[in-house]
Amino acid sequence: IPTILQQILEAKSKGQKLLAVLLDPDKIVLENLDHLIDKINQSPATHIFVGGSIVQNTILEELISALKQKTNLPVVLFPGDPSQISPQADGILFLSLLSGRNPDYLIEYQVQSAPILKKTNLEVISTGYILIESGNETAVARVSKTKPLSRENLDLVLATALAGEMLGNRLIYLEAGSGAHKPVPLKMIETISQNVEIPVIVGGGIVDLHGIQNAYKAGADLVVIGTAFENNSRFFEL
Ligand code: 1GP
Repeated sequence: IPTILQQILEAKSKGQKLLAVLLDPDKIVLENLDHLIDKINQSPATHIFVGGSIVQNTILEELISALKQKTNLPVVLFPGDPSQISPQADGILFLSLLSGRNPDYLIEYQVQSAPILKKTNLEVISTGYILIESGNETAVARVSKTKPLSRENLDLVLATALAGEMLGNRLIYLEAGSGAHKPVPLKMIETISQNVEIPVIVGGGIVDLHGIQNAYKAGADLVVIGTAFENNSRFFEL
């Protein structure tokens, strides 16, 4: 079976675009879960990301166990901190918050997580995580106590993405933050995807088909949809 990363690389090499639905365990009502999973199974989503800035672990385990039973999509942890590791998932985006200068999110949490991950079969996918200013304060910025990079400073975002690639990250995630008023600028997606070899994930504030298509056209390999699906489980039908 190809790994999650191999599948992403293969899709990129064929020009196939990927779509992740992000489930934040804190915002999921377990009674609605079967309905949500049906909608995900009927949707074009290729991946399920699970995580949030702050999450209660009890719900996390129940959520992932239900997802594993009722979908065939890869379940990938997208954790806000080391408490959000579940051995039941398929993989984990092992994030470094490269846009920030908070050592907890650059190395401390990774050091805490590594021995836990070593005991699981999770596929660990090192991911350079770059937070871009979005017109509003998002939970990632608040919880991580870091400042997003300016939407205007393309050079700095590019330098950050290049550094992430040179450090050995396998993916770059351009993040406007959940519920961003403004998604990552298209010009920025274009510049980054043209200048790094590794796949580029884009998320935050993308709320319609047009936004998804524009991100793909600009060079995003995988688009993440969280809030829009949370607010409307028929999002993918529309
Ligand atoms: C957040 O990129 C994801 O980490 C998705 O954001 O909730 O705005 O879709 P939204």
